[in-house]
Amino acid sequence: MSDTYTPVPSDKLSFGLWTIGWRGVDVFGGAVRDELDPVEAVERLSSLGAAAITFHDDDLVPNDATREKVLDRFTAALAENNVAVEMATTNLFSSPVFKDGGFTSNDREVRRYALAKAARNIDLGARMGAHTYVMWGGREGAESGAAKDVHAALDRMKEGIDTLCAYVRDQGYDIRFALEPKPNEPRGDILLPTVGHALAFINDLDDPDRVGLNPEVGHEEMSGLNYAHGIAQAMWHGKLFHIDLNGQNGPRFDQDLRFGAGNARGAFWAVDVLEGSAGRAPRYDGYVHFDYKPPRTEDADDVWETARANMRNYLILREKVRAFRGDPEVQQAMAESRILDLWEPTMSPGETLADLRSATYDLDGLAKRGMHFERLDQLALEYLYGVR
Ligand SMILES: [Mn+2]
Repeated sequence: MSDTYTPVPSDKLSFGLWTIGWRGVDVFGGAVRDELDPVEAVERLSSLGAAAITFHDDDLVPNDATREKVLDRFTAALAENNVAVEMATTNLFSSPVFKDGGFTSNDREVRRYALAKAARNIDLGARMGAHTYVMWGGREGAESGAAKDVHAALDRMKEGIDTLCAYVRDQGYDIRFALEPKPNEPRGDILLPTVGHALAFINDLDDPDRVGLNPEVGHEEMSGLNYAHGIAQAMWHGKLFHIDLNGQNGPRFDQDLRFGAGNARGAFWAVDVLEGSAGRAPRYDGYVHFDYKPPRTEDADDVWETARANMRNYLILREKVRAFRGDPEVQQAMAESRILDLWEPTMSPGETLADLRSATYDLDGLAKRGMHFERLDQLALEYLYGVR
């Protein structure tokens, strides 16, 4: 099946090795699929049109004597299939030692090991050509109020990230860090739970320019937040270093559905933001990374259907968003809704607050003036629903 929704490498689509490789282990049941060979992952993704792959250290390399052999085989597959490694990340959540987190475990010895493990995999990420290093602190949190001194935990989080920033700088690696917020799961409450918390935290780091965000659709929607608004604000701060696209149905457990499933309307507006919305805001030009889980109901072949579907849904929505924004009727409706007027500064050059205070306002006239947003939004929905 090759059509206009079949990706090409210049679309810069990317998958985590742990997504297509997820064996379906969850809280209530064990594996339903066999282990996926990382070389097969590279070959299959390449044949589907993806440009890149990403990994946690533990997804790819066993911590034993076979490490270099595994890496040689993987590196050869990347070259043969023209697949890049655009991002890498550390697993600081699966091992039992990380039961209370990595960088913020109350156990100092665990914190020291976590930093060492991260540094080792940053070396590997740099060697594989990754320019983004994601930090998802899945176990950095608590189940109870008594368990964690949040002030101290944030000090240790800052110490960890500052230390790794300095390391990357000293090594001369072309790597930036991207923090991935999540409100809960696996911990009851996770530190840096939303885009907003993480943006504020970055300001207090030693090297804030090297640290940005990797917001995930599902993680924001678990908090009832608007993902499109979250990534738009991250872009406004110059902090959208990476994205994790997937699907979610509102506040509940982390569903990791394929992108475009779950909240389809939210997906439309997320792609609209990535594409620069009404035309004045910047476009996102990084990799479009999918972080989803093929449901446990799916067999080994179905997994590749879900991988393909993530990419198709992104390309379908991108086409719809571009058609919506390019439609003269939409542009007329945008003008009537004064969408681009919001770019105009509220005060003219040379004006002061005194000028605004001495001006007269036709409040009755202003109160009667409608914004016409429903008509504009209906045009968007009609694109989404496929009737325009
Ligand atoms: Mn998730």
